[in-house]
Formats: sequence, structure tokens, C-alpha cells
Amino acid sequence: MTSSRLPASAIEPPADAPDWPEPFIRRYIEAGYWQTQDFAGALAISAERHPQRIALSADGHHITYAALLERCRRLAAGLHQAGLKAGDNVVLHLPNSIAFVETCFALFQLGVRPVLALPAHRQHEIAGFCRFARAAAYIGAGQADGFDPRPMARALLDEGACSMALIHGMADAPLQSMAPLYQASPREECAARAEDIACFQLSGGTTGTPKLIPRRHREYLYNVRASAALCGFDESTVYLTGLPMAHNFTLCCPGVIGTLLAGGRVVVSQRADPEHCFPLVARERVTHVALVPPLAMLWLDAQASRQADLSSLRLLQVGGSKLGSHAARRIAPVLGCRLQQVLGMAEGLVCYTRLDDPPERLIETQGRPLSPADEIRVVDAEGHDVADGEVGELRVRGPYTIRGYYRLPGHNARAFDENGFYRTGDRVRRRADGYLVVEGRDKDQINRGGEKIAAEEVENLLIAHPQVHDAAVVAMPDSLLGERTCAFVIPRQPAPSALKLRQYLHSQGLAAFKVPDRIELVAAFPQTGIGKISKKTLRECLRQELEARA
Ligand code: OOB
Repeated sequence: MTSSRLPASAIEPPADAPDWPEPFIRRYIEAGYWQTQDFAGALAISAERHPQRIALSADGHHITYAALLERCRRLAAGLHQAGLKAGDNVVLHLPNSIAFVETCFALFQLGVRPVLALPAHRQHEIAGFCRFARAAAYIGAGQADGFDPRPMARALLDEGACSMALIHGMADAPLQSMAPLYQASPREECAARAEDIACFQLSGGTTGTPKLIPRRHREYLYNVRASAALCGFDESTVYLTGLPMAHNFTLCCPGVIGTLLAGGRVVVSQRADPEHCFPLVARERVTHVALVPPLAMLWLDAQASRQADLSSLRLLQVGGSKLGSHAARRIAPVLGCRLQQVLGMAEGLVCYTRLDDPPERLIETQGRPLSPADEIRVVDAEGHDVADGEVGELRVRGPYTIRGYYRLPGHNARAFDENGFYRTGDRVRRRADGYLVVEGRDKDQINRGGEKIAAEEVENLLIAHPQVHDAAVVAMPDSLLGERTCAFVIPRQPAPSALKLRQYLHSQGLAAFKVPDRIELVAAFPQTGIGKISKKTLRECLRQELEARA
């Protein structure tokens, strides 16, 4: 659209963000998976098709597609005048809101790449993303739970973690308010090309360092469009955002963007609990919603006793962690809608059960890959394929699964195999019908009801405490969340209390969901044959203790 585009090589050296090898690029283009569009262009087409339809509703406020496009374009111009340019990275830290969508699309149009932080992230994570991405700006807003981004934004500027901090809401210098940026005249031209990075998703992670997942316009658009087709999203879709919009599930599977590209309506909520959402479903006639299993279970229990008007609901997508078959079986009869299980990851691969699958598949499996071009392997410890029905590690390569994290060549050499397959760290079983069942995990991560916690990140913070000699963070089973975190700590004398350690972690600016649910002070750790901490033994101790109590 514009002649002022920078060549890709000027924006990022190839090693920064590994792309697909040339033969794969050709294959995905020839097969029609990848097209020449970018996200801003895709929204513009949707807005031209139905300018007067409502695109988003939030707290009784509605915005049409035409108005949304106009506001995105004004904001793009304002952000450009503020100094942001193609190839810059910014850390986007916004709760579910119309402003989130506007800011995202304004940045897409400028070729500025948002790092999609979760609302629950705090200074520890945000400063880490800013430094790692060498962010040109932090963009934040107040949250419904009372979080005020301004003190943190000032600290980010003081520490030199970023050079500009923009706030949706009131802000005094050195912070800048976003409101005046909407006054600029709309910018038409788009600086992003289909092959460029659109945004960075965040890896659930297994290590202490932030891992940014470069998602490119053409592959992420394929992800969202193919997902929308598979899930039957169209103009009649009314999609409720309970989970954070920044997350891949809610953003693109098919999520907020899938709804907008299909001409549907997004109902914005910052909460996903039944007390808040049931009246919204009834009032806005919500048709589609995505939840993690613990929330789906809350919805089931609430509806069993309340019988709210959920008659508009057509599809409940559940993913992020494993949904038990008992809960899965109750969804259709209790909520009166279809269930879709979703096994996804920010790195790419998404598996869905299909809308017309028989109940057995909907209840017992986590679906099968979205794309016919997804290449799935289930392998043993030596990397050999196991037979269908046997459990092994899931590896994947395909038209929307990344070939490498941003600026982590050393880690990439381990996280991807020699043929470019991503090692997911998930243990799965592939059935004869091609559907996958998640059986466990090899990675050192806790999946706390869909929220991922890298054990090493919490251990590093604990070990930095002067009264801590060593720490090991592991998952413990939990009936609602699936897993919670337990930190085993070898203290130095005088030993700190568990409460003091928890307060310390909060004071370090660690997101609340990562603060261990339980902290046990111990004298020593069980060891493996070669003298490493045996997390397996620690997990086993917790499991036995919980079983004995039950
Ligand atoms: C989604 O993405 P992430 O990046 O937060 O987490 C990915 C990991 C997977 O590797 C797997 O360990 C786990 O979350 N997971 C599931 C699951 N869905 C994800 N484990 C068991 N059953 C499931 N249904 O969580 C995500 C991204 C897009 C769509 C849906 C979920």
C-alpha cells in the first residue's frame, strides 16, 4: 500500500527470529494457506463489508466496525507522531477492553510489534519483557481489580527498561496519556507486510528468561481464519471474552480477531466467573465463549443450581489444561451448548474437536490438528516414532508453528529438533482416528488451571532471598485447578516463615498466580542417581500426602 516500507532485513537480522525455510514458505503459499494480507488490511476489509454492524460491546458501550477502523487509524497516526515506527517492539499490558483491540490494530498497521503481556503480569515480568525486547514503549491501563499501571510505568522509565510509557487513562509526565493520540487524522497507509512479525506471544516457559514467540501476519492470519471456519464463526457470532484477550486462545483461536474478521460481535468482559458472565450472556445473547477447565467447572456448578438464561450459547471451547471427562460429559446437558476441546500453544499448533464429532471424541480427546499441513510426531526418549495408542512426546511442524523463539539461538537449538519440529514437552497418545489425548508433561512447568508457571523462574527468585539456600518448585494435584504450586525450600538460619517468603515474592513484582500456593521448609532434597534434585520424588510425596488426607 505504501512505498515507504523498510526491507525486512533492515528491521531484523534473520537470526533474531527464525523464519520458515524457503521450500516451506513456497509450499504454504502454493497451497493457499499463506496469503498476502496483514492484520490491519484484514480488519479494513471486514469494516468495509459491514460498516454499521457492531464490532465490540463493553459495559453497555457499542462501537461499529466503521468507528473501530477510524479509531484504529487515528491511533496509528498518533502513535506514529509519538515516535513509534516499523520494527519497534512495545510491551502491551492492557486488560480486556475496546482499547486493547484498537491499540493492537493500530500497532499492526504501523508494523510496530506488541509483546502481548497478560493483565496479571507485574513488574518482574513486564520489566523482563521490556528489556528483552528492547521495547520502545510500555502501554498500560488500569484494571478492574484495582491495578494501577502508573507507579510501575514510572519505575520502568527510571530503570531505563523502556524509553516511553503510554497510559490509557489519566497520566502526568513523564508518562503520556493515550487520549490525545486519538485526535490525529486517520493514517491510511500500512507499513506491515504479510511476512513480517505481527506480534509476540509469550511462552508458558520452562526457564527463568522470558521467551517471546514471533507470530507473523500471514501464518497467524491463517491460524485465525482456519480456526474461524472450523468453529463456524460468522456474522451471527457473539463472542464473549472471559479469558485475557492477549492470550493466543482468546485472541486467535478463533477468538476476538476470528470474530472480527467474520463480521461478528465481541462482548468484552474482564472477568470470566459465572456471577459476572451469566447476566452478560443473557443480555447480549452470547453464542460463543472460551474457558479454561476450572472456569468451565464453575459455570457447570453455577448453572446446575441457578438455571440462568444461557439459551443463546452455541459453543463452549475449553482448553489450556486438561478437561476431565466427568466435567466434559456434563457440559452439553447442563449448559445446553456444544463442547469443543482445544489443545493449543502460543508457539502455534492448535488441535480442536470438530463440531460434528460424536460425544465420545468430544469427551475423551483434546481434538486433532487444525490444518491438513500440520505434521505431528509422537516420539520416545530416543526420538523414534511410537505406535498409535502409545504415549510419547508431541512434536510438531506446520504452517503456523514457529521455527524459533525471538533472540534465543541457544535455546532454539534445544527446543526444536534437527528437522525443525517444535518439541512441545507434552506427553500425548495419538489414537487410530488421529485424535490426541494429553497424558502428561515432560517440561518443568506447572499448569495451574491453564496459567503456566516456569518452575525455574520462581526458584531463581526464591534463591535470591538471603535466607534461602535452595528451592525446588513442583506441581501438586488439585481438584479444581488440576495443579497448584508447591515450593520446597532449604532455608538458611534463622529460617524465614512461609508467609515472609510469599510477601517477598510479591514485593519482587511477581505475578500473583506464580506465587506458590504452598511453601514447605525442608532440610534437604531427594536426589536422582546423578545427584540432581528429584522433582519426581517431591511430586510423589505430595501426591501420597494428599491421597492419605482424602
Ligand atoms: C494454551 O497455550 P499456552 O501457550 O498457554 O500453553 C500451552 C500448553 C500446552 O503445551 C499444554 O501443555 C497445555 O498448555 N495445554 C493443554 C491443553 N491446552 C493447552 N493441556 C491439556 N489439555 C488441553 N486442552 O494453553 C492454548 C493456546 C491456544 C488455544 C488453547 C490453549
